[in-house]
Amino acid sequence: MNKIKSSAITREHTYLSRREFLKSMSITAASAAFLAACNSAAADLIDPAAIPATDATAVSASTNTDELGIATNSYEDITNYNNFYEFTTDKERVASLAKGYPTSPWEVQVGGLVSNPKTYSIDDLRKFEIEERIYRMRCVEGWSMVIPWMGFPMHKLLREVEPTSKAKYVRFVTIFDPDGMPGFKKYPWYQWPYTEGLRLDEAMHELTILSTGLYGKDLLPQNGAPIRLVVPWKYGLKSIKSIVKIDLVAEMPTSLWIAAAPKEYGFYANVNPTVDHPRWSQATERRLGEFGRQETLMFNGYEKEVANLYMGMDLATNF
Ligand SMILES: Nc1nc2c(c(=O)[nH]1)N[C@H]1C(S)=C(S)[C@@H](COP(=O)(O)O)O[C@H]1N2
Ligand SMILES: [Mo]
Repeated sequence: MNKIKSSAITREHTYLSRREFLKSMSITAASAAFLAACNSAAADLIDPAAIPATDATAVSASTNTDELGIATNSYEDITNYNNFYEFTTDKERVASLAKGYPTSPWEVQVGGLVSNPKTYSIDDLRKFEIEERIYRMRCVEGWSMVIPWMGFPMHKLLREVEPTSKAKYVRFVTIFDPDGMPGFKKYPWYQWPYTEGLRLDEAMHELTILSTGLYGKDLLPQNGAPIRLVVPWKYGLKSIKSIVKIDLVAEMPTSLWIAAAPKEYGFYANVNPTVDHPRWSQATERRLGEFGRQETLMFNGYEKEVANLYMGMDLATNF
């Protein structure tokens, strides 16, 4: 299918066309599986590389709710309330401190237990077909957002590097930049750089994406530009930002959070309303922009899609 070239028609027209196209496909986002089936069609029409990051009129998503009918948060909310400790622990100040942070050129080294290690430039990453995924994001602190991400399923990248039979886990590392990001020196007690991990089957799951944008625009630095992980059924802390290194490994990786507070954070960090954080309940959450609290859903509402990954595991201790 041909891409609609932004040079050929006006921007507004591009978005209307895309929206109408999606409508005609009657994408109601009924289920993740349905979304996945439609994604290749939608992806062809979306060319984030053609959208200048400074163009505010480019903010666009195919629908304004997730598959449960929950409204997406505004672009303003998503880009101005962030957790990114490399800049600051103050969620409302990340955006201003990260403004202008250079994210190009950028390289992501993918290696470890793979047959075909590869270093990806931004241009290499742009070759993956970009899809829209509207996901709920639930922070371990008890707040949440609904975000229209742009990105591609991580299994596409993993297939290219060909994990060997010894590979059991994936370890992700964020950029280490003590001179460029004030949080490194301000909070020296954290075990920098920020690292996270997934089991290989979690990383291969269709819902696990590497995101390069949101609302049809390239990611801004505060959201983890130029590339970050999004694992929607786990607490937000697993969705590591501004990735420079991905290694396939044999042993369960540790993380900045496990190192900082091993009694509070574990490897799995699956959203689970029945397992409280040692210092607060996880039964409810406050969605940004709303008053009052909503019930937190098992696996953040993706139970049907992911529960089979954890069969036989004791979910009460699986934090
Ligand atoms: N490198 C890095 N990645 C990170 C974090 C961080 O501090 N540093 N915070 C995590 C947490 S706790 C959350 S809730 C999400 C927030 O993502 P957002 O700011 O894009 O909403 O990013 C996660 N990824
Ligand atoms: Mo978080």
